[in-house]
Amino acid sequence: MASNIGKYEDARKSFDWNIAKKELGWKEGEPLNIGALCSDRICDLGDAEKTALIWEGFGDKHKSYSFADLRAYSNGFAKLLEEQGIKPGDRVCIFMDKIPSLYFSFLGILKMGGVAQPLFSAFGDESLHVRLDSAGARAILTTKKHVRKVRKILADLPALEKVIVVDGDGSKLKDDELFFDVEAAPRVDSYDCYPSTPETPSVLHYTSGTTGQPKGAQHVHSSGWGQYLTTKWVLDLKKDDIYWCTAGPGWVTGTSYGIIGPWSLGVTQCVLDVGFGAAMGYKFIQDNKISIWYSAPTAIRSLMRQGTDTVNEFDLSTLRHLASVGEPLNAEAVVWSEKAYGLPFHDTFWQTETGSMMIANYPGMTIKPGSMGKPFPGIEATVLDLKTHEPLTEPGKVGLIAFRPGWPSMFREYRSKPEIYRSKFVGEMKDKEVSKLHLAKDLWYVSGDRASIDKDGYYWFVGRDDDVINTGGHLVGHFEIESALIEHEAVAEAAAIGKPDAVNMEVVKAFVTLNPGYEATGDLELKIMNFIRKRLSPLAMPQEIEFSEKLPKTRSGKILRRYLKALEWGEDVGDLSTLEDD
Ligand code: 6R9
Repeated sequence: MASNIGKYEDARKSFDWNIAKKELGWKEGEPLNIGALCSDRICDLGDAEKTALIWEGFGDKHKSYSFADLRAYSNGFAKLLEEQGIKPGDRVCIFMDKIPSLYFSFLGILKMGGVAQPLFSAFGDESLHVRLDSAGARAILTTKKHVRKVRKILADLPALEKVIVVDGDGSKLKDDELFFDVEAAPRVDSYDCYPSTPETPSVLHYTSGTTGQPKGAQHVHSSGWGQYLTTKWVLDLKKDDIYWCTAGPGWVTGTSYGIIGPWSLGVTQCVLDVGFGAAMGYKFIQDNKISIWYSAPTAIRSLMRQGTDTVNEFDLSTLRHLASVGEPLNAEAVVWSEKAYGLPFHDTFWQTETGSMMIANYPGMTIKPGSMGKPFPGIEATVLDLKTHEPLTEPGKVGLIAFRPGWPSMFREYRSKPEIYRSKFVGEMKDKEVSKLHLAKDLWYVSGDRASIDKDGYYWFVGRDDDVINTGGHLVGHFEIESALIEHEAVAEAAAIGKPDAVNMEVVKAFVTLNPGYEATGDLELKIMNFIRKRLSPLAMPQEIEFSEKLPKTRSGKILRRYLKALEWGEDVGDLSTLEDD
């Protein structure tokens, strides 16, 4: 079967983003709405009765929905929000597990012109508060299981006017909370979508940085073009495929490739809303005849640990293409998957900010295990010298991964942080308006990751250029962990780093100094752990707290996390000229 992309070099040579616009039937001056693209358009093309979503949840619950259902239920949410006074441009947060209403409401928010802000349901009230506050969200859609976290922080969120609970029977809600079960409400088969343009804000995703609070990367409706074409060419989705993206929409992978990409192509996708284990995952593939699987290295490494015996207990013969994202995919994992499934995992590299895949291994292209592959056709990529920021021409030299602005799914701002947004670009910045940087063809957008390019043009990941911890594919800033630790009365100072871990690549380790009068005991460690558990998401929880007499600092007083990290990883501690004297 020929792949959608055909020959990579040819696709690159003749590339034009108009391919996506044309295939999606969009003409200059017409509205563009991702909500309509993923449901109404597919129905109009004659696939109203085709299955859009196959869903499995706890308690062996199974449900399936057609594209007509997807249209009606997303319309239901759009209409509700409109009736509740939510206006185009308002941020609406989605805070729930991977239940069907998450997917319906995501498209519904976009249909009425709102900005969808999906957040991990695992977030504690502190993580939730920071992101809702920054987004200035006017409404939150949640479930009876998670609404208590919203209740705790509501008083501190003046912009948040509507709390809507989308499951259960509406009992035990507070007076000012609204109950809305879209499947029980009257079906809304048609709805006039907000006439958004390619530049209308669509999705707001929060991503962690090294300093300050998480940043809100704002996307626009034209991202759909990038997500459509990369899904088609990199994941190779075709009409009859059954697709599974393991990521939840709290992470950009779960929206770009767990909602927009597959549904803009009219492809059936599966969602497994229970924990992840080898046998469970394989059974899910077998039962649903999944053909394309987009996963992450942490999951793949844990599958590797369970071995090929488990693989052989299931019929996985429907699988035909596998891909991975989020962290470096080690060569062993690629080789192992070829042995276990007869198919290699294809690594893909991108970020919340890029909105769609930037560097990837394509169907039909020779994979060099351990490499991230080559830039997507239409993406101009390079590695820049660490100091001069000039593109490196010598193969194998390590530099900063950078992209020429101008691809459709690029983020348009960090919400309320124009200076941080500006700092992501290098080149002649003088006289450039911040609102035009995403179009500036003489600048580079710098990803914050290091890589080298070999003589054949393949990219090899080296590491991040900052202190962000990548634990199991989730980026965690040290700041949020340290802030939570310091709130404990016993803690004087704290530093969080990533330490090596066989499955998650990194796990969080915290170093802590204590206030006078406190003793470094196991009991205190436990107390501090329990204290921060309420404030942090499980993803950001340290696995270990080490008590120290003092923390290494630069002369200017900055904690040298790099030093702690090098010791932990058994690496050279590097230049310590800025280390504070004893
Ligand atoms: C989609 C997503 C982005 C950061 C990125 C890099 C790391 C992603 C990778 C990879 C090595 C890959 N990353 N893909 N590192 N190889 N194939 O993950 O978005 O959560 O914003 O993370 O993840 O460090 O800069 P996001």
